[in-house]
Amino acid sequence: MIFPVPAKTELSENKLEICAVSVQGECVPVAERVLDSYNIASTGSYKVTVKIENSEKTTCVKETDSFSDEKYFLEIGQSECVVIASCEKGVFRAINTLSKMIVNGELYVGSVEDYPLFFKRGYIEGFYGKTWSTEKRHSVMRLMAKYGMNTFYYAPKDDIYHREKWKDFYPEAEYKNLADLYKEATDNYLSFYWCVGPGLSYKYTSAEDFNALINKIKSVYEIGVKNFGLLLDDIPGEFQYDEDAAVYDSVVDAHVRLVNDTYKALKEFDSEINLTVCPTQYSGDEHGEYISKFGKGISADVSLFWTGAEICSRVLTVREAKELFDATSHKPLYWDNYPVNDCEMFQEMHLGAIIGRDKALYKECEGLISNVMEYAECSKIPLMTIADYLWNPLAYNPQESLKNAHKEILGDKADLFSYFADHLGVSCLSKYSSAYMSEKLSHINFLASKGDFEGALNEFKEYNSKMRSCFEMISDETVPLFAEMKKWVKKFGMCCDLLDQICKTRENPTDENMEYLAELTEKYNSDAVILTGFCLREAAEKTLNLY
Ligand code: LTM
Repeated sequence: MIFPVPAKTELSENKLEICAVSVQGECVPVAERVLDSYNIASTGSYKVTVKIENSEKTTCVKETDSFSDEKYFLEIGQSECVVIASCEKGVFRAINTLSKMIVNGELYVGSVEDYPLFFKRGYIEGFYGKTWSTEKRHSVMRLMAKYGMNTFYYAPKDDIYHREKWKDFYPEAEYKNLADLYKEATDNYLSFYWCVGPGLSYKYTSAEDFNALINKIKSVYEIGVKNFGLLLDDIPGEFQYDEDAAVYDSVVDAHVRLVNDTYKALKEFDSEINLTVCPTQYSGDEHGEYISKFGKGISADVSLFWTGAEICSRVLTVREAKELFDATSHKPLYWDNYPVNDCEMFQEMHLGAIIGRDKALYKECEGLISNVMEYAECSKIPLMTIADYLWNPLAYNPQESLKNAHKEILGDKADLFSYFADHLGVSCLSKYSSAYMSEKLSHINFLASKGDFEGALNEFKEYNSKMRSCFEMISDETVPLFAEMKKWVKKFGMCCDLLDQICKTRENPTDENMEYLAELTEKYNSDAVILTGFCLREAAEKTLNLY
């Protein structure tokens, strides 16, 4: 199966065994660069002919009643594949799909017609905590582009030049990093949005502050950036200066003026500039006084971030999106606070697939931008599922998508890794995790309850030995993904010890074993890191109560 799942495929059973191709026609360098990233040589006899055709057929997406420059066609023949798209970006998407078919051994004679359903699909570095390194930023960008995302927002709360020192220009080294990041985004067909959050100290009546804001944005514009974000989240909801209170009736009036003045100044400067804003009320009641006045007051062309009914929303629904539009005259651009795990969520690790977002949401919103965790390698896993959902929500299957993400990131370690990942599903999306462990333990209990103690113990030991092997694998801190998960790995080790001891105690219920089990249970429960909770505690307690 190819991820994201293409919109329409008609493939025969005639499988092609190909490991090298030769590209001809248009956009050859783009196609060869993509093929190279999959280690597919461009020196083979199988021809890939790229054609650029800008027509209704190559751009129109009926489901969204709009045009897309990311649509493409693959006509896969016995000795040649013809790729048709309207521009380079479409070719980039097409060759990614073709490459996945080749490396997965899933290239069949037939045809593919593909296009995305959500318009803006991306992620925001918008969390509180240690900012990502340049290297990690580039690596996540490349992966997300490979999976069809098209947008990146730069807004790390702990980049001081984004918030606290919003007036100050970036020092040389940071400026260069930003320029490199912009280039990486552009090379990967991601729209790059640089965001500024001046609200901690901004004086709404100060011409000096306004000029400082425009000059700061212009300093980033010099890099080539034309997309900006003005973020007014997590700032005082009341005026900080008497002069502001004297001029404006309310904070929202000041915010509307700030947004419109900024947008006007930027558009006068360069009409191609785009602006996204995050209001101070960015979740909850769509008809709230602030958000309806804000939305109705700002220019219709400015994109509006919205996190849903909650800051970290369990569900995002078509109904709520429509209500936001009614109240604000803006389709929401979702700032989806998943997988972010900052602030009070810091003991959770969010590795599960995205769920709870309506399949038809793409019709009622401008897009969805996922806020990531400070752990870049870990973020890749849920982000890949988000990319799959956003490209083709109608075909999205969370389990399949997650399985593919594990495979992409962990290769042949994926199966063993799933013993650990099983426990990292607690988040705003779900309060439950450890589905596989629960199933195992209840089956073991079932065997024991019908008198098959030997069978129960054997299954238990087998499961524990897989868990232990997994623990040994993820204890290797030279693997960047595992190094980021240190505190969860440590707790997983406690989980393995506890399971072993439950097993030993069932086999040999001596006082000594019982005491040690109680001790390990206490140790496990008193560690605040969130790993599996309920079923493990229950299993330990059940064992202690058995005797
Ligand atoms: O969600 C928004 C708009 N702002 C902040 C984020 O920066 C933060 O990462 C998340 C999650 O804690 N919550 C916020 O309020």
